[in-house]
Amino acid sequence: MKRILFILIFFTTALQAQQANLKLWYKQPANTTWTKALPLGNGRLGAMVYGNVKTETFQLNESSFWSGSPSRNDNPDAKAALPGIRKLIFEGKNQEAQELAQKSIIARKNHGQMFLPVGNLQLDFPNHESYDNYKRELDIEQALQTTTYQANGIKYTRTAFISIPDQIMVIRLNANKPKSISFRLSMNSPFKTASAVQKDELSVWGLGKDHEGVKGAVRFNTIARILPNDGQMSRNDSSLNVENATAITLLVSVATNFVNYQDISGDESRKARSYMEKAAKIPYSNLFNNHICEYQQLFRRVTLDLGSTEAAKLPTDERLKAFAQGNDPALVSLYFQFGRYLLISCSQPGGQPANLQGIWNNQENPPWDSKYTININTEMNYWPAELTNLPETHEPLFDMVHELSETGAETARRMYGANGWVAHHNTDLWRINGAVDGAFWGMWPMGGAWLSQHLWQRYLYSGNKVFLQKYYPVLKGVATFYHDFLVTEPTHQWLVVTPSTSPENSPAGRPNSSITAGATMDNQLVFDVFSNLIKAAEILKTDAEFANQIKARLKLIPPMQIGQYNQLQEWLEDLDDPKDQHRHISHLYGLFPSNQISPYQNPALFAAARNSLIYRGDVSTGWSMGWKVNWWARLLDGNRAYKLITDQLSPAEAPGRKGGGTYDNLFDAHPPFQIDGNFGCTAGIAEMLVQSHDGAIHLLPALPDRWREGSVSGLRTRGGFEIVKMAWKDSKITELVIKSTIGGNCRLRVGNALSPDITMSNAEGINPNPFFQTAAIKEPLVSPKAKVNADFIRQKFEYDLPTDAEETYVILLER
Ligand code: FUC
Repeated sequence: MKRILFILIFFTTALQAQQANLKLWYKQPANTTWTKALPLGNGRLGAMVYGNVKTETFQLNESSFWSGSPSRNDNPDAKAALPGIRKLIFEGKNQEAQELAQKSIIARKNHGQMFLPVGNLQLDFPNHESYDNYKRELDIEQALQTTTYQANGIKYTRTAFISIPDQIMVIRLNANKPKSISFRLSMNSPFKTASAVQKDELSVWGLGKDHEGVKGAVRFNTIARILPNDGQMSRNDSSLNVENATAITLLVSVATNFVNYQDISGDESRKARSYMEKAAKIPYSNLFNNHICEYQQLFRRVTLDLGSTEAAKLPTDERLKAFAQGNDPALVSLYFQFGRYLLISCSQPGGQPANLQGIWNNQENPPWDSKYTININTEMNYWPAELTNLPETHEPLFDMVHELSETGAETARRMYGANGWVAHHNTDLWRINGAVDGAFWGMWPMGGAWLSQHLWQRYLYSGNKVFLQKYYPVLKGVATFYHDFLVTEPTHQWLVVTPSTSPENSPAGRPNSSITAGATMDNQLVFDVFSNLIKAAEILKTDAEFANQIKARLKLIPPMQIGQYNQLQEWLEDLDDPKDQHRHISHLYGLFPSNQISPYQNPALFAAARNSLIYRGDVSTGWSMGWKVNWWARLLDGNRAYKLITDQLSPAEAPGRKGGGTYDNLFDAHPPFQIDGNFGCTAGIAEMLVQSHDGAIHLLPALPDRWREGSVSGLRTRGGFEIVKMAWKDSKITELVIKSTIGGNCRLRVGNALSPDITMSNAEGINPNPFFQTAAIKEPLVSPKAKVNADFIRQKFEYDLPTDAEETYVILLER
């Protein structure tokens, strides 16, 4: 067995191949269009940089600046109404059930609070009306925004970054002639309550607004300071002026009084000041080094090279317009890495999870409040976290799930008389758990079921039992809720979630009522909740009795069903409409992100899921297309997944465009902007290259014809493996190096026979590695009208390699 410890050479060559491509750049400023501005962030502080020459704008966000204050929104009438609603559903009176749920379950007033902007910082440059040689860029390898241009014969350069270690935004202005920088600095905010100007500093204080009966009580303080320079500084009531400086460093600090979802007793001024005073003592070059070390330590773990063409030399907006012509594979790798850049920039340990817009919002009334929609969008944000080797970014989500388990215990008890904890389809900074928006959308008591999957997945990727132990009470709380909440439906005597919905969709013949019993997604979610609990209790050697109760209930969950159109049924009854093109395809949760539908374990379900996806069509909202990339990857169809990437990488603002796409700054368009589609597609690209949910590590499971040659490094799999390097030519793997972090059998599934350099055997039987063992799925029920087709290609080559923890294995090396 040939082993190596660390192969630096692989990292450097892959990086060199890629470096030139890791920039978004443009020949013109963003002007007034926010979705052309470029995002910076450190998880807490966010900025959109417009790159405008005469008046530059940095639109600022802080992740805890929201409307409202600590609040709840349970509807106490729910408990009394619940039996009546269930009865109506089982009598087929879904519309009446929905009306009753609307009155008694949906929150009375507070439908969740809003994520708010803190304001804008502006730099006005006199006499910079006319300029040439303009360029602005976002270098995602350095998390650095740069604008360059020439005005009055002088070359000006502005750079900006937001530092994770120093918690500050740093703006640097340079010119190629001494003493030629003059500008006015000002700040504004829609929520301003006070401001102050000192000799080198501007401060603004603000207060978040009241919303839906909840008093606004989050306060922020923004401080902008110009560091000592050789120019003349002056000030007036609202701005600072600098004349004839050679170079400028400007620091921006923002903080709020938010401590946690139940405590806003912090001191925003003290916090903002302390970040500022610490950073002001650090020389610019050290600030930059601190920033880049921490950022690259995360970003550089993964490289992706899908080839590059002449198209990669064009500005990003032009590449986007031309992408469908099919000659720019490097735009896919840029978009993939941009997704990782965004996740690092909007989700850091100790902070808030990425909301609907990450941390970037300029609107006082953002779409869907820019909060957390947990019936798909928030979960999608975190699909790339483990797979693309950014597990730290996942932590804010775990914290949120833990907090929801605290607030949701009261919701479960008050609204449903159940133990455990529950969340519906939205939450916010205050961790509300009530049902919102309207029964058609909000009557979905499954938010906790889905979110808690992330805890289990973290365990599968890391094998970390300390983590599992820490979050076991949260997993148990979810299982307890469904233990108490499930009821027996009258037709088959299955245990089902009632009332619920298949998110935001309604079956054929009931266009106005979504309320139902036992929607397929609910059954799949409960299956996962129960299966995870059983396994977790076993691993931690605890709760045997409770686990037995759960095992008994698991047996009574409905099986999946194949309906009259050979589709996977979305509802308990065969009510799917093959013409339905709804953006949510919730019953395919079982295919991705879950792993209940496998070509190996249950080919008939696999074929039915594929049919359902075909019926729904391709172009849809941004996040829906992002999900479809993952589904087609799981369906092992790389070309169709690539087609969806092409749909997603279409200019959102092209005339006549229906559905979502991508804005010039590569933000995903629902439309409007929602960050979920960025993250969904990023995960999907990785799923096309590596999967690990179905008994083995499947390499190149869905490689499209267009990516016949390429390489990737750093993707992680379940069972604690890392693909240190994988290269392929003519769609066949030519190099393969895998690191095992926790040991165990490494089963590889590949499309071509490998002649490994080390001893690997042909795989036999079930993978003995427990991280790859999947829960047994029930045989599907098949409609008499359905013709089951289970005809598709399966990979034939499987190998086993026993591994030790912290060892790296060179499996195949191109000679
Ligand atoms: C769900 C989706 C919408 C949108 C919103 C934020 O309600 O159905 O498409 O993404 O969340």
